[in-house]
Amino acid sequence: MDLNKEKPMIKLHHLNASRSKRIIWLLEELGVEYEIVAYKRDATTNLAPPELKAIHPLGKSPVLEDEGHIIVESGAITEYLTEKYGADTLMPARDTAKYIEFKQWMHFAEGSAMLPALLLMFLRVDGCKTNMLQSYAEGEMHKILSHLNNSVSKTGYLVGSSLSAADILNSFVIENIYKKSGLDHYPDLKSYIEKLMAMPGSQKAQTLEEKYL
Ligand SMILES: N[C@@H](CCC(=O)N[C@@H](CS)C(=O)NCC(=O)O)C(=O)O
Repeated sequence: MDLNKEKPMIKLHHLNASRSKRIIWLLEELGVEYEIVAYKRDATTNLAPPELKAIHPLGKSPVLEDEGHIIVESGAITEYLTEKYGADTLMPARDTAKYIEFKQWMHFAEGSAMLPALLLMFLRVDGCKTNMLQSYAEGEMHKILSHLNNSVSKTGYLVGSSLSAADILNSFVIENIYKKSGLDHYPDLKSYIEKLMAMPGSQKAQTLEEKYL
C-alpha cells in the first residue's frame, strides 16, 4: 500500500441559493474533509450554468463526487454520506422501527413536502392569477406543515430525540418557508427550525452559502 498516495477528497458541486446548502451542513456534521466547487445561477433564468452539465447530464445541484462515484439527488447523497460516514450518529440502527420512520422522512423531503413548496415558490415568482392552483398549493402546504409541526412536537426532532440526517434533509423546505412567511401558525415547527438553524454545522453551512452567493 502506498501510504503517501493522497486520498481523493469529496467534492460537492454547489449552486448558490439551492438545496445544496443542506449537503454542506451534513458534511459539517459528519466531520469529513470536502471541497466545494461553486456554480452561480444565471441572472435572468435563475438556472444553473452549463458547466454543471459536464458533471452530470441533468445540470442540477447538488452533485457529489466521492471515490469515483458521481451522485445526484439530495436524498440519495444524504443516504450515501450518512451510511458511509455517520451511520452511528445521524441515522437509527437498521432493523428498528425508528429506521423505518427515518426512511419515510428521508423520502418526505423531496416527495410530499417539495411539491407544494415549489408550486408556491413558482406562483410567487410568476405572479399570475390562477384558477385553482394557488388554493390547492396552500391547502397542501398546510397539511405538510401541520404534519411536521405535530411530529416534532413530541421529541423536538423528526426521529427520536436527537438530530438525524432526516432533519437536515427536511430543513430546506422548512427554513425557506420560515424565512419567507414565518411559521407563526406552527409554533413547535417554528421553535424546531430556529433550533436547527442555530446549530454550529447549520451556521457554518449558512456562512459558506453566503460566501458563494
Ligand atoms: N431532486 C433534486 C433536485 C435538484 C434541483 O432541482 N436543484 C436545483 C437547485 S435547488 C437546481 O439545480 N436548479 C437549477 C437548474 O435546474 O438549472 C435533488 O433533490 O437534488
